[in-house]
Amino acid sequence: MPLPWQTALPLPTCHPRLVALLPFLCYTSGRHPSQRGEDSWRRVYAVRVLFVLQQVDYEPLGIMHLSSVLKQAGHEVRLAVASDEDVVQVAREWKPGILAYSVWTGGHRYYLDLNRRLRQVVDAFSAFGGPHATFFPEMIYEDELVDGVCVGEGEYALLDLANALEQGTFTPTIPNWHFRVDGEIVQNPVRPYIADLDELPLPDRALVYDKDPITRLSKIKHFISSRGCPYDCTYCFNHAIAAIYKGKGKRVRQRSVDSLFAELEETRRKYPLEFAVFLDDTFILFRDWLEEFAQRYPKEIGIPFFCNVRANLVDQWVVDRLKRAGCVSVGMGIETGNDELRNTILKRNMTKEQIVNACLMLREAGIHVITTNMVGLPTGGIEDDWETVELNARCRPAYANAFIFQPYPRTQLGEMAREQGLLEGDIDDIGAAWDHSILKFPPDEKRQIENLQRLFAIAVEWPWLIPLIRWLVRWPRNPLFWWAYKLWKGYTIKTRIHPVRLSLREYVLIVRRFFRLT
Ligand code: B12
Ligand code: SF4
Repeated sequence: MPLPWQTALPLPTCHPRLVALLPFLCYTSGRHPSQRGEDSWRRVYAVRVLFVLQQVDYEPLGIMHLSSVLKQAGHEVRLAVASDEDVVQVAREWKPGILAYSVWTGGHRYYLDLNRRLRQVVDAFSAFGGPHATFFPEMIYEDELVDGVCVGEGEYALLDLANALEQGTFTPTIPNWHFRVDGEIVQNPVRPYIADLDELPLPDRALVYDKDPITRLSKIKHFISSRGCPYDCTYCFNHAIAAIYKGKGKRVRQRSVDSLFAELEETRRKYPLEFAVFLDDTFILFRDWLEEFAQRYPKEIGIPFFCNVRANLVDQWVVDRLKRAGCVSVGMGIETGNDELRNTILKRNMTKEQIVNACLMLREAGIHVITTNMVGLPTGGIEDDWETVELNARCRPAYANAFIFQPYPRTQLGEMAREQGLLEGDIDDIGAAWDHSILKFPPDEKRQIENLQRLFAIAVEWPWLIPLIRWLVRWPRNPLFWWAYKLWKGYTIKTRIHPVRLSLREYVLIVRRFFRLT
């Protein structure tokens, strides 16, 4: 479809840069600013931002944060969810000025295709953000319908873009953005980290809850009290984001207890809330903060919660604070049982003893531990993965979650795997499900690794089954193992990790969503 400026506008004979900017200058009105009246030059109409999601899996906190900042500045924001409605129809009728996508690696192809469909019916600016856009802004080179890619924190980046498009003052110099201008890509550096997270408005939960009754009515809701993590585990996105933000402020930012409690209270006032999941990468980093949290939480909030911890930070002092506050379950990365892989390849820098002691201390206090692990690691093999099963079995977790390693772009380990030729595919082969490996392993070993991922938690729960499971993983891949994985995971998460009472209807809805989730 020809765009307005390609048909209606007389081509100016001015500097090529201005010609390049023309598409953007016209986004809000379809006409060059000089063709508008004086008032409309100052304010044409508020840019409408349409976030488009494939499906709702819990609260997408990133989008909710972006929405509240945009709304505070007077922009109209709407969410369209492809699994529940005809998003093409929504875009056609609502006519957004910005199509906004939050993209993770593995989901990127879906959103690029969706954007192509939406751009057939609406002439809007296509903005991509989220982890994939941050670590692979090169996605802008791959598709001429990607107008801008946001690297890193998006609140002020998207606000600046929306303001500029609304006011007709757009220039492709907005920090954090990579723009396509006249066939060329303009890359802008990131702005400093948002130093004080308390300055942000509370996330716009209504954006999602008004659309998705399952998430709104769920008694379990998700929160985040900090951004960033000081560790440099090679497979994780944190060292990669720190490299992008080098010299741009403090890597880990923690909200005040007041700010977090205000969000919890507001959420509880408006929606059901009986269990809080804190998504922070590591909840126990700052002892002063934890002390204040543990003293006030039981009196002011008083609902059970889940959070993530790191084994080297867990001691009796921390366990006492978590217990006193009302923590019922924690997530803790073990990742691999092999010392060399864990400390040299993954840079976890922790011993087996630290891991086992942390788990047992938490267990003794009655706090359930869900461990996270990776099988199919670069330079590793199936026998290392069995060592991971054994280390987990010593820890006796409430559930042992295993994923198949995925070489995410810009992470040290992802790049190392790529450079050393260990990959069988490329970024496009990274799936959304963490259930298959794109590393080169002999076919028989790869099958065993993928089967072990499904049966991992069962082997950890009943270690006497290990000889049987060693035999089973040699079988062809089959849906039976997947069912065993999903059923055991669903049961333990419901009963041990997030133990809330559910009505029959809630049960049915949650089970349906759980089986949809990867
Ligand atoms: C909670 C969580 C989940 C939840 C919910 C995800 C969701 N839909 O929000 C669940 C469990 C469903 C999940 C699933 C997956 N997740 Co996840 N998840 C997280 C986690 C722990 C927190 C996300 C969060 O809320 N962050 C806080 C908000 C404020 O930050 P944010 O989302 O990044 O958004 C900011 C910026 O990215 C940017 N931004 C985001 N979107 C947009 C859009 C636009 C237009 C703009 C301008 C800016 C912008 O601005 C936001 C505000 O500053 C992160 C790790 C982390 N600490 O961030 C991993 C993380 C995002 N997940 C990751 C992955 C890989 C997955 C899965 C593919 C794994 C799997 N197979 O299960 C799936 C993907 C499926 C899906 N539908 O999302 C990776 C992504 C890596 C990558 N390169 O893409 C991360 C980074 C963890 C990691 N392994 O390193 N995940
Ligand atoms: S401790 Fe966890 S969140 Fe922090 S860098 Fe390592 S893997 Fe990432």
